[in-house]
Amino acid sequence: MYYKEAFSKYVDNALISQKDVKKLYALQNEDVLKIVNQFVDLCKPSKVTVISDSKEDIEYVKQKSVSNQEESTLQTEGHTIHYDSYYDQARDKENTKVLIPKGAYRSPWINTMDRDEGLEEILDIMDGCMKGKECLVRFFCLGPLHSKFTIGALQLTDSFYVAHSEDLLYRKGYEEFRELNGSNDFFYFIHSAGELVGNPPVTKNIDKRRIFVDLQEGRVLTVNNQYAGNSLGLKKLALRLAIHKANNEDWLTEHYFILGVRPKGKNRVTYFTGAFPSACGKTSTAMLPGQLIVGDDIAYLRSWKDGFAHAVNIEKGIFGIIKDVNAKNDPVIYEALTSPRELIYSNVLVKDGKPYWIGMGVDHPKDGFNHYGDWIDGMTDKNGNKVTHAHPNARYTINLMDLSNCDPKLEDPDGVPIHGIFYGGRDSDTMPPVVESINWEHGIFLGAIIESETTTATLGAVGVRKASPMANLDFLVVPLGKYLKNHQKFGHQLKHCPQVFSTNYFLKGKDGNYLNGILDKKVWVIWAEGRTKGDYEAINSPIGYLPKYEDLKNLFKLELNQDYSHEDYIEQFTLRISFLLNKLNRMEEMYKAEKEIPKFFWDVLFKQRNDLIDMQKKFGKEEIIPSELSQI
Ligand code: SPV
Ligand code: MN
Repeated sequence: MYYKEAFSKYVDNALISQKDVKKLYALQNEDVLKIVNQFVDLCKPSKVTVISDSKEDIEYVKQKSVSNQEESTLQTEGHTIHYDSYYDQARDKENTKVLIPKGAYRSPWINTMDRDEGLEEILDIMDGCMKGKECLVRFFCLGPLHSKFTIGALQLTDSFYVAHSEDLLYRKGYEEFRELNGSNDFFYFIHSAGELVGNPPVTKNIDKRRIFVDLQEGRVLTVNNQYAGNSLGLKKLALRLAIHKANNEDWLTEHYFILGVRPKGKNRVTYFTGAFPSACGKTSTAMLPGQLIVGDDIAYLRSWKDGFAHAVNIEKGIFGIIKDVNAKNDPVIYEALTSPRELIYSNVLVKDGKPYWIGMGVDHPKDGFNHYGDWIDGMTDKNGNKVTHAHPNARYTINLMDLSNCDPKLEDPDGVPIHGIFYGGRDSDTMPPVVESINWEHGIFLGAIIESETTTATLGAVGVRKASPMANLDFLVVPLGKYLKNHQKFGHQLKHCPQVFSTNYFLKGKDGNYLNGILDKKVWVIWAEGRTKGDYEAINSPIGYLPKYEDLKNLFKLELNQDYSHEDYIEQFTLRISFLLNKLNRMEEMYKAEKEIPKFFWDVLFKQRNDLIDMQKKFGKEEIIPSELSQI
């Protein structure tokens, strides 16, 4: 084979064992050999280890992530803690760039860079970045085994934490790579944490952190980082490559959870997907008590023979925000986090082998070890900012199957049929708690206009609205117009198009208080499920269908054992016309900046605006209550 010489030289130099070379050759894939050869030569590790699907190989990764101190064991069996650099605690948007060939269109919403310049820069940074370290060669699957949905992923990394996380989060893929029969139809990811410093070892050269997405080659090169959103190939890096692939084919890659809804008293499970920007209730919707979870972050959707869109979770684990997970609000996750199993905590406080995080519902010690190092309550960092006992973006990494509400359909190669889609925003004054789309195009519009108000959990001013179409703006690698058109085309392939719902769990009343309780979302979700089955009638309004009071009242009683007053209903579902018009104006401004936004988007926007203005004139007021809507 073409690369034989290179690999026998590696063996002669004791860089790789003969056994591991055999594992590579057994794949009979020239492209795999070419990539390994290219990046071993560039990154210059002192050892290369090929990990197959065998128990021993996977155990080796787990053991070594502890023995090399990237993780430390905690008191509870199977639990470990990993720390990222204090300056590497979230996705680095500024240094995540999509490489675009010269002359190609650059969307205003995408952080792009000239491809040649980008490659030159990152290949230079990566030159020798694995010196003195061991490079792991891994094979994974994005999606269930033996499935039409699934894409293979080759990962090279010098971080055992990254490789260990991927074992928890993704399906093994060495055997699937064999079945590729030499095809180059897979994504690949080259990661290096770069030079490390301290104990635990963290990335030193954060100023040289780069995450470059090379669509042309179906690869992402990422260096000088450890935080999973930056480092793990298969998470947000593969999401970007898959969005590109799906948008040039005939399917969807989305930032969706997948949820099986089980209404009380009805012996059925109806599957929904949903996209919510950060801090808009995504996990709490995916983990609603009494329902089934298939996935919490990323889904692939294809049109299926039964006429429905089917979805798979490309992951098999959760990399979840741990802040505010407590026994009262999240009993299922809390139980999983506090009992023996394989689990990685990141960036929480540890004292005497026990983890503590923000909003845990348990008093935390006044000192210990955390993402800053040795920590004492009240201490400040170099910039004078208070160091909290755990980072607000601290996480846990866990197998989904370890949750008692996990749906075994997770591993179904055919995925699950999708009957509805939720798009959830966060605004205090505009959208009602739940609205159903009138048709598929209107549903896409509901996804395209999601906005979320910043909270105290993020840096910067509070209450600033940020738009994030389909909660996917951070990951878009194709122009917004193309993305929306692909959604439209996708729906037209289906005999049974999903019904689309927008939710807003954060509406406030005139007194500034939230109008809904934390668990009310269960009623909106169950109502939406009933709508997909024709169980309820709805009120037609210029912004979409709204629920009827009687149906919600019954559902509040049945699902939450609560009374739901007519006054509450009116306050929550009154259309606030000037706020809705302002939202449409903001959307017009935003979408005007992008070329080739499909006509249907503008048709929906202008019709909605005209209908709202007509209504304003007809009633001579700004607020229209649901009973007035039935008269239109
Ligand atoms: C998100 O931020 O949407 C996440 C976590 O799911 S990250 O891996 O950082 O993307
Ligand atoms: Mn996410």
